[in-house]
Amino acid sequence: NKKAFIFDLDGVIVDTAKYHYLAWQKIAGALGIEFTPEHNEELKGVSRVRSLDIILNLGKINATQEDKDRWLVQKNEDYLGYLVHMDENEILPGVLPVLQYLKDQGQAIALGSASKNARPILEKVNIISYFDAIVDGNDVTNAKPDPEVFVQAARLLSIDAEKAIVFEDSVAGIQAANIANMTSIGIGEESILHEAQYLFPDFTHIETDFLDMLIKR
Ligand code: B16
Ligand code: MG
Repeated sequence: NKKAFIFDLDGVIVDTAKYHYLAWQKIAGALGIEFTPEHNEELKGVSRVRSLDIILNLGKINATQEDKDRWLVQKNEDYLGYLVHMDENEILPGVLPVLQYLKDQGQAIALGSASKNARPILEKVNIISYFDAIVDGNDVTNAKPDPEVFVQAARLLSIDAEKAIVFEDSVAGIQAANIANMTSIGIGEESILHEAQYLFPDFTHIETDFLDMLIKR
């Protein structure tokens, strides 16, 4: 009874949202755009290119493609600077025990992330070996809520969508899992993730009984 357990990265395994925020804030600040933590919520699970468009929209700024390309490079360089010091201490609470339990039960594990920096981050926090498949922002053409990233992950694991379970912290990601007919598990707040089939504030609340239920059904 093998299931595919697909994990989002940012906001599920690690809290890189705070680094994305700092890097975007620099760009926004230089352009005189006010960019608050509430605005940052809207960028979760959203691609880098789309994120910049959302920020420019906030400031009602029309930019040339050349400018946009330069800001995208700047943002990523700045973001990578914050990642330099990342190590396993940045894995969010409860994630490692869940990964280990699923591994021990012989379940298939995949990453399904919008980030083009997913692999180096998994290496930095030293958990890349848990993953049987990795699908990230370099592999897909359609961003969440399009289910492409999760569909590809399940396909790489040779497991049907109905037998796939997705852990997500973003609205777009939960919608993508639901569209793909996968089991959606929200990690975060009910007020934001009410479309999720199951919801937990974080991984410390996910018990092995719950994982067994998912595996057996
Ligand atoms: P990058 P996830 C997403 O990762 C982030 O939530 C989102 O804020 C970010 O813009 C996107 O990755 C692209 O990241 O600039 O590193 O390619 O949550 O899908 O793991
Ligand atoms: Mg996320």
